[in-house]
Amino acid sequence: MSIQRSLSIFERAKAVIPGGVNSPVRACRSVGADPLFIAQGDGARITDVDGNTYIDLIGSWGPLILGHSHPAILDTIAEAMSQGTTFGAPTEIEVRFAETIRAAYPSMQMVRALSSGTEATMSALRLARGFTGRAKIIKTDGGYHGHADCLLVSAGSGAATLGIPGSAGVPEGAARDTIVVPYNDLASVEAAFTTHGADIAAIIIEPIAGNMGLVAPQPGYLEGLRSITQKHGALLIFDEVITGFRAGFGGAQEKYGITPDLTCLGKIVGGGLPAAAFGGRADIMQKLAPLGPVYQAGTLSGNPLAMAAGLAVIEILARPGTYDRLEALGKRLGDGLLAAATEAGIPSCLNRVGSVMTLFFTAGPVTDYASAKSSDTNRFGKFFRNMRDRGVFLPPSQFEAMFVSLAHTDDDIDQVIAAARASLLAS
Ligand code: KE4
Repeated sequence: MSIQRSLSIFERAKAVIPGGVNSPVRACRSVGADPLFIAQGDGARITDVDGNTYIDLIGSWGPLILGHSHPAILDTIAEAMSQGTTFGAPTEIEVRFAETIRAAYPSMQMVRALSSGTEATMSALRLARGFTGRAKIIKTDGGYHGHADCLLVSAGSGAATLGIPGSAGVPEGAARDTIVVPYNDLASVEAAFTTHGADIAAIIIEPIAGNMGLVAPQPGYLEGLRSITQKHGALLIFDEVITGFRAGFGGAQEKYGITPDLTCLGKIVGGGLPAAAFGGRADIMQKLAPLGPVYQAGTLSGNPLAMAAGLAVIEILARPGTYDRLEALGKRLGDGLLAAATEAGIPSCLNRVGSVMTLFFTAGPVTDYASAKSSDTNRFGKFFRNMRDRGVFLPPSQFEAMFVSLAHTDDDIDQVIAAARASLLAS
């Protein structure tokens, strides 16, 4: 297949956008490929500017749980647009959005909308520090929570993929108060509290990790974090930017029965437009301006178009059978990918929760970032390129997750599995 038009646009892009992309992982550098420039998305498929069509397993990194260009979502956005795009003043739909989030996430007694997951986690951490009067935070090695300075400390996702342990430009002072512990390791959290005791404001955690590849919490891990934070007067922040409305309608906190103090949402709640949210206990949230001393703001926070799109997606997700279907599709794909790798005699393991998964090229088990990093990333790069040549658009990193949508059919999944078998046997 020709990708000449993508390549020529990429040359233009590199002259005016750093790396030719507006988000590093899209550059496909860790999989030895040039990025495709996309012209259109429809259901489970995307088409690049050269007219090549692919089954899409990125789904815009999670938001497109209904697939691309869902008619009901496009109609909702068009209707909202006819009333205007942004007002810089409150609108009723923002209230409906907050009420809908609170109904699905009872721990989020109060909710504030903003425009990205990074803003949500950055704001939640500032709020935790303001509420507790403490400076230190704990994050996990390989955990990615967006690119706020205090979180780019051995982050996962883009940073992990690019092999940058933290990031240049993050001053020592901004990173000094961030403690990094291995995922699924309660002893290290206990040790952090023993050492830093009453100075830890919060733990921020992906309750199901999606940025070291997909890694599920081991039994007792989340419960342990809940009790450790309660014991020491620190807050438990669930970063559910990926898992919110993905791991189930009520996210990971419903799936595992844990009540965090604060929750961050993103991706799906914007319905494909820029929107995110954070929220939690009312006594904490009331510390936020204009009520309290913790400042947080945003020009397009609660944008009416994004609110409308997000609500339209959430309404469809609330229908009976949604998550059974996503589980069935995810199981079909996960079982098929693992069988393909096993048939090819390739050391591999498949981590999956519902419709989100990662095929690791290591014997496994993969339970944290260190074990994820034992994967054969060269083999993953070859796999990515072979699959793209066969019409399947995978996330361009071993340390990311594949996302299945309700637009994918059993036949789409079987086509992906056939492509995987051919790709892996070829390699
Ligand atoms: P955004 O600022 O990209 O909207 O959200 C940051 C974020 C926060 N928390 C979690 C758990 C996340 O996964 C993310 C962003 N995810 C990455 C990919 N895993 C987005 C893709 C990109 O960076 O281009």
